[in-house]
Amino acid sequence: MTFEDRLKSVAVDIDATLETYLDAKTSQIEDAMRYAVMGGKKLRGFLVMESCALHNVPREEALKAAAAIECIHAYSLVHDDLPCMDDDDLRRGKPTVHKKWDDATAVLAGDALQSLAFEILGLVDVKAKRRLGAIVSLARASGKDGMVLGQAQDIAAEAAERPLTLDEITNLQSNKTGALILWSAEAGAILGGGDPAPLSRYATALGLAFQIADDILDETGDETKAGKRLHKDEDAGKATFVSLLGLNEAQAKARALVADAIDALSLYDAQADSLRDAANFVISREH
Ligand code: GRG
Repeated sequence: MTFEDRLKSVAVDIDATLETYLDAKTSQIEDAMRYAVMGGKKLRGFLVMESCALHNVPREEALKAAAAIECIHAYSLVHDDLPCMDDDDLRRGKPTVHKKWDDATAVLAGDALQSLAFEILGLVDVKAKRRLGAIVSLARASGKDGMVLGQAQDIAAEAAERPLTLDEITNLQSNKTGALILWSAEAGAILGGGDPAPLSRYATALGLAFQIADDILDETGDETKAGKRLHKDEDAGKATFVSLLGLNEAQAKARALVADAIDALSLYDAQADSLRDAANFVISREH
């Protein structure tokens, strides 16, 4: 089975878990939540599943943690697509939530996805201290010191008088996209009571490589395959890894980060091969 096939198969299981929490079909908000969270690559959920497997967290419980991180990720995309943020019409090849419904529905569906994430994580059946550790760390990763901070830094950068430096953009991205990727890779150690250090190093390198790959895709990708509007950063005159480093150096940096991510896994045997494959996937993906 190729890595992409394994990723798709785990995505089906994560979607099935999500469906159990979104099966009432009683409100427009719930329809919009289901629309937003189903589909996508489920890369963060995949990292949770692999990290949990390495730390002997039962699969049923791991699926809940994977569903939780995908709820947070989906909420961030729904809000990011709003006119007051990045203003996008297309996501995963479909109209964005505020285009299919309206702005209020998108705000509320995002809010409710965030709440649902913590509800599902609170139901993970592991030792209470570990469950609490996962809840607190996800709140931190997604909030004012993590993803929300990164989004605010991104918005501030648009109005700034000069483009960001490489250090500033690295810091912004480590918050905006890196924090959720880091949590995903650490989740198994948190829930299983293991040492998160090797996976933290893996995920820090992976998160940055993911973002550089996203910038490269924005510059060179195909909108039909990406399922979203491309060339936005360039059109907005925003600094990206590609604008700061040039395409070749950005590609070389992403490759070096992937090598570092894989090196961070040297402690683990073949059980971590899927994480090694995930690292290679983030810089070869077309969507
Ligand atoms: C609104 C609080 C708030 C935060 C938004 C992550 C984010 C912060 C905005 C997304 C902007 C963006 C497109 C960033 C590039 C990296 C990224 C997160 C891409 C989308 O993630 P994928 O490729 O998407 O994993 P799928 O569709 O596969 O889930």
